Amino acid sequence: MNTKMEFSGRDIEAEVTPQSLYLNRRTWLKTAVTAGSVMATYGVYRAFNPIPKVVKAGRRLDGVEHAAVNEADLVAKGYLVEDDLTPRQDIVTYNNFYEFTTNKTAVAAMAEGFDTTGWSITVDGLVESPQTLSMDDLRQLAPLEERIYRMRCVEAWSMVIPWNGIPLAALLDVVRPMPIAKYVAFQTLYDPLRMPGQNTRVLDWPYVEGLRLDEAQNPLTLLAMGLYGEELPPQDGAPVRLVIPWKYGFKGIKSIVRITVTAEQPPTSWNRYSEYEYGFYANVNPEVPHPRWSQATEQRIGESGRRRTLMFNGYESHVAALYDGEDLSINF
Ligand SMILES: Nc1nc2c(c(=O)[nH]1)N[C@H]1C(S)=C(S)[C@@H](COP(=O)(O)O)O[C@H]1N2
Ligand SMILES: [Mo]
Repeated sequence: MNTKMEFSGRDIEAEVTPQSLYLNRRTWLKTAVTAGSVMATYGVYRAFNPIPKVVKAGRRLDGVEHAAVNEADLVAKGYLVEDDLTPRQDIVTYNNFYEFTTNKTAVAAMAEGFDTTGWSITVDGLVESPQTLSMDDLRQLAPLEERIYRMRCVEAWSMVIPWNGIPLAALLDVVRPMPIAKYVAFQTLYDPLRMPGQNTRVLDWPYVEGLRLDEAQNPLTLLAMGLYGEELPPQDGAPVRLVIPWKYGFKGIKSIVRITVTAEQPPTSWNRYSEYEYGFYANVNPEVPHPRWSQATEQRIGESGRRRTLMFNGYESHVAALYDGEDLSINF
């Protein structure tokens, strides 16, 4: 991103957690299946990973879907990556959320106490049924699912995160995009009193993002309201953020207050910041280097070596058809 936020090996070094603290993915699955609930899994996880003072546990989410613990089915759909989970402690203490600070390891403290009471999302634009939904309304739209996705930041670090949320498609179904609709635009809250980083000009505020309508309707595209079975902590985008696992992390806009269906491609914050560095599509592609660094490999947080980055972040079989016949190096 900007020079301050460029990937730095030293930052990551400081974040490395001893391997012994990690809950092995296989153990996790066995526990999940044996106990039949994410709750039990979480208890085991927590025992291995004490939470530092600054990062309080959130409220447990009720009603996370457990029924479909058919692992093969989830893997086949792309809903479950079999890599080891990134420990919750790393996910909630290493963040990009410029509305609070550009210092990744200070976001959690800066965002602590961010008040999301009475939150709502307004959905408008080219839809038959525009509406404003409370968090309760959102929760009524579809059962909360667990999705274990790879997350690949454009800065070349990555994680594996167990999100809880609903498909964005469930929301779009309710508002019914008009036939002329082609894109979906997203907006983060603008409130410099609650988001002190908005008093700086590091980005134009509010943070905005966008997807093509078919991308937004893809079953992998998630409106996340939780992680590790708890409400999203502020630093990860409380109370509701987007997760698009085949795209670079900056597409995953946090703390969303407005979703607008449009006919024209909407502006996006990082593209406005530097159009040659951050395209609208931002599909993870190891063959298209960022102008200032390679995207061929990544640092999985908590691992020592680097991994090869996968085309579409490993979701190629699920999403490549969305881009048939398009030149992904030009239309990046
Ligand atoms: N509103 C908003 N959304 C945002 C950002 C941001 O600064 N502001 N950062 C993005 C970037 S660059 C990344 S990598 C992810 C990080 O999500 P995480 O902190 O939950 O891992 O959030 C994305 N969403
Ligand atoms: Mo990012």
